[in-house]
Amino acid sequence: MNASRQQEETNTKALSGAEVLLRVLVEQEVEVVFGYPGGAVLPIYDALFRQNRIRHILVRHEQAAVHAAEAYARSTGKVGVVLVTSGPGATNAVTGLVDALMDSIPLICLSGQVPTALIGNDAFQEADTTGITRPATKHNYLVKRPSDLAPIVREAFEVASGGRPGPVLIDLPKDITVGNAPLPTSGEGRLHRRYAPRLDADADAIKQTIAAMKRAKRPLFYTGGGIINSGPKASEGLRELARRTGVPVTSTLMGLGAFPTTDKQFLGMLGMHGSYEANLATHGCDLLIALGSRFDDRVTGRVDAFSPNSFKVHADIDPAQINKIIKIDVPLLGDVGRTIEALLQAWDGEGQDLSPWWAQIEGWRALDSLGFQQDMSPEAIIRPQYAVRRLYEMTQRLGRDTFVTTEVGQHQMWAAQHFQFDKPNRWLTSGGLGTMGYGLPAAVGAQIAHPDALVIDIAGEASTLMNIQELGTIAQYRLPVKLFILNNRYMGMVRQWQELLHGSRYSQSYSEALPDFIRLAEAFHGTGLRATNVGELDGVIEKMLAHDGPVVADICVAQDENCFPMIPSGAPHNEMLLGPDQEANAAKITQEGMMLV
Ligand SMILES: Cc1ncc(C[n+]2csc(CCOP(=O)(O)OP(=O)(O)O)c2C)c(N)n1
Repeated sequence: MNASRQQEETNTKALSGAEVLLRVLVEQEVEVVFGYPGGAVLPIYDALFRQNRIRHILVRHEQAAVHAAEAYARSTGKVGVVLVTSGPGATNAVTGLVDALMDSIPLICLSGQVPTALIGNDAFQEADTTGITRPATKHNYLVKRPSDLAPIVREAFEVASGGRPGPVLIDLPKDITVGNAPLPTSGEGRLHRRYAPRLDADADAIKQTIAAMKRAKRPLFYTGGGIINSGPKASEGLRELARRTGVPVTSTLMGLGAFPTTDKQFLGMLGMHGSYEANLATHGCDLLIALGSRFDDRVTGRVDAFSPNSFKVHADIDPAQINKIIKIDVPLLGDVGRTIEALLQAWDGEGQDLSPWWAQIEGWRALDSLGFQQDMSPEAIIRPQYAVRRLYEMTQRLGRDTFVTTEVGQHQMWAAQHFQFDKPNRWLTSGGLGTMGYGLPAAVGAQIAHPDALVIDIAGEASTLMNIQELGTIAQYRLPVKLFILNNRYMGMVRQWQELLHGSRYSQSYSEALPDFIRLAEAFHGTGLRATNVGELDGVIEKMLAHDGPVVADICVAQDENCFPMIPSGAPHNEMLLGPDQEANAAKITQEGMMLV
């Protein structure tokens, strides 16, 4: 044993497990932990009290801790960290863990556990946390020996952020955090293995992709959240690749912002509520290059009718995704940012003339499938799409860095369709799991990470009530979060499906006894505003944006508005519903346009 090693061991001899844990978190550059205390984690809370390197944000519910950490992670590119107690603390975190798993968000969830000697005895607040969270995490650990603690935490960070990111849970029995634990020398001491996902796609597959790009007359990039996970360089690479190749770009919900949504080459989102041009291009392309996207069913619709005549290339870091849903012609297994780099290097600028393809796309685009009519008389009812558009336009004027979170429902789709994102990491939404109650705690996480930025949760009134207690967190930390509620008094997305599929029998989708959102805001030490008609909308948005504290804006919108375009579940992309007046819309689609897809 050399002298410095000996010195280190002597220095660390008296450290408790909780102190070792915090040392490793500091070593991993953790600055913020979102959590909620309880008996099993008291030693960790005590250690937090006696240090000043890591900030702890006290949420009001463990589910919210996970969503806040998710948004912190997605908006910064760092790993989000959560701390919860045993039993109910851990079970409350499960929804957030599944949410992070589905959307590939890197997280560490530290959960307290009863002392090792009591595990399996139905001790107070005992739950089989590793058992319960096994399918909810990318990986989980139960720390059984003090000497395993530091190596496990180090390995957990590697697993959470490496390859396809995801949540990792570490269950910490109380005796492990109370007792002494050694801290191995830095860099040393991973427990099992090096987690080493493959980063560079096969050179031959890159060649095949370039050859396909040269042949293609109707190519399309279908981009997803993987590009954002890969880091800002991947988004820059995508912009460059699109510019140099002239290939149109569509995006999943999770990928919005990786490519500027205001760019002419952007066709809008594809899938169930995607634009007409994005979906018809997906259906009619002859080469589909999926970049960091996973063929989710909200994107593919009917799998056997998905992009039926295209040659398919799939760039993904997770081998399990290749050929999982759609048969792939060329897999590009690796980090999508590096794959894009490799494609850029191999592309010599010689492709087919894409102008006929673009002419066709412009024809589809002329339909203006996201268009809507807003009656502009002051007393007119506000259409939700118009509220989102005005919100976007008015925030634009401020020129501030803006982060948007959402809840789940129609408002989420309208936000995706009508707010614009020209930078990655600014759009924070629950895509895979579709978790109502995500947006408000996510706004907490984003605002903690970016204290000077404008953070807005575009919400529905029903979703808002799912994690409304986080107004307390917002008040405690004086976070100037703006909660922008599109209040239609319905669980609008449910109402829409009931209208279309269940003969307008609106079973349990009307929200009776909603709170007065202005008074609710005031009860949580914030400001409440309300717009009930078009004449009031701009004034409310202006006041909300000008106020430097938290605001709840209750925007009363048309109750029966449906979200279009829409591909009914199980239908192919060329069978979209474009609006309530389907016949009139169908007449607008040219024969030629229909023939070509
Ligand atoms: C936790 C959870 N429970 C249930 C659902 C099913 N669900 C999806 S959208 C929706 C209605 C959302 O209503 P609201 O928040 O008012 O938004 P709107 O659709 O009206 O914009 C429901 C109940 C869900 N996504 N998440």
